[in-house]
Amino acid sequence: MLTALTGVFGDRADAVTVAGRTASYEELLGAAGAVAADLARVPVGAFAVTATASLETVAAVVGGLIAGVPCVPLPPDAGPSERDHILRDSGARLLEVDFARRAPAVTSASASAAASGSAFGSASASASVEDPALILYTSGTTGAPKGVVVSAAAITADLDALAAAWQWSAEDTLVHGLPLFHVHGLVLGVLGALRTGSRLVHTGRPTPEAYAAAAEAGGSLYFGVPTVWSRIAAAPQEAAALSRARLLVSGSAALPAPVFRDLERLTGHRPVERYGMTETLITVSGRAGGEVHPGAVGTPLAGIRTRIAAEPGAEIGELQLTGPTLFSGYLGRPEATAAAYTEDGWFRTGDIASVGEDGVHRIVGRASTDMIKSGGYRIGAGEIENALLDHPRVREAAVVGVPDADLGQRIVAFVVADGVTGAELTDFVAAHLSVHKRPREVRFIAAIPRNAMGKPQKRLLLEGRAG
Ligand code: MLC
Ligand code: AMP
Repeated sequence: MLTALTGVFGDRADAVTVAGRTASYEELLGAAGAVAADLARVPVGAFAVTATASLETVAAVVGGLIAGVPCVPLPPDAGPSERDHILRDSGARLLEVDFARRAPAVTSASASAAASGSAFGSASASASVEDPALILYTSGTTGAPKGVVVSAAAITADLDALAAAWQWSAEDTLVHGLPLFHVHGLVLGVLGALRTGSRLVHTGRPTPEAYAAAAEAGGSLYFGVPTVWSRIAAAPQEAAALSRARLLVSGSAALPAPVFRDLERLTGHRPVERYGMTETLITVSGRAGGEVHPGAVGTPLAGIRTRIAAEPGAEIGELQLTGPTLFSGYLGRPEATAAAYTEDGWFRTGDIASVGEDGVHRIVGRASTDMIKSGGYRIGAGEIENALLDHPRVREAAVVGVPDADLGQRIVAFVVADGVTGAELTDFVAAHLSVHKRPREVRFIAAIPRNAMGKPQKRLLLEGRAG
């Protein structure tokens, strides 16, 4: 998978920069080799790393691929409940990485010869469903996050399809500042660079200033979630610096049409949108050099088939898909894995979409109000509700996502409680789960409206029809 580390593109002193620190491929391989040696010394089924935006996280993930041991990237801001759940559920051993510690035996020359396969070899030669590379924790509509097992084969298939769609090559310098514990920042944003041989500049945080500064340094390919792009579009000077780029790519949530147009006006680029999920990786995208339109996420990538499960006569319905980029299952949850597929074996995305006559896909919404996308993060309402109910003063809780100009959706918690403030409840969630899962607003009400089955009627809450 990690073609760049076999030396075919040569080495360069500035191959990988993360949050201001730079390493060559040789240095990265040395640090990753030390991680792989650690994993070989005490065999484990999976290992976890606190996935800060750092060279250590990159070395850990590469080390896991060399050793053939799946990596569980932990959100660095995860509170004790979320951290304990992930470590317990995955059985992963938490590993500390010291980037200065190198295994001299692993060099780019020996890597291609010695590597057992999945890290460096081609997908077909080595990786299989039994060969997990990453276990990514992500929210469902209810309960605690599930571990999504992603194979090396799925990752290589996806990266190669994306490289073709975006004309992504070793000539590029990839720039982004996204978190390294999700598909966008980690799979595309790190492993994508190490497969295509493009130089990587991770800016630490995805701020307009940092993206503009990287443009001065030769950035050509830019990744961002819509919140990042809308903040750049609101900073005309920084946006103008991106006119030197080759391609701007948006994903993880819908890019609002006004942001698309502002970016085009300020940078001269029409941003390419792509659509994906943790369970499927990226499956549908616009093409570099192709026609792109606001609100459209493009056409299926090579190897992906899609269909719309619509009621007779309707043009929109659930997007379902099959292809080589799909996950291997939810860790330890065969029922949940089975429930994610239709009887005839298509993955149910839970997203509502339409497909035009030209094959261009548009995502028009989600089937469930319990899945919230805020700042590009996927957040299950049930997980936040459970965290709120753990507070001794909270008797009832219902969480919804409401439209937000900056975040796409913002988390709003309706609670029945007394003797506690909204700020205290926000801090309580931020401390127990992750900071990005905190409600941005807490509204106190007398009772949660429920239907005859006792299920919260969230539409009434969203429409402001609850007292
Ligand atoms: C505020 N803070 C608090 C707090 N309130 N901390 C603790 N308790 C509280 N009550 C602090 C935070 O710690 C942080 O500090 C600061 O406030 C800002 O936090 P924020 O407001 O949450 O960040 P924000 O600027 O809103 O983040 C926007 C964002 C972020 C776009 C940078 O949402 C982001 O990185 N999104 C990317 C998500 C992503 O990668 N998704 C991909 C999923 S994969 P400090 O010190 O840290 O500043 C996927 C597949 C696909 O979807 O298709 O790609
Ligand atoms: P996650 O598992 O965090 O990757 O979240 C996946 C979800 O993000 C999908 O099911 C969609 O709801 C949403 N998503 C990703 N990309 C897009 C996009 N380009 N447009 C609209 N929604 C998107």
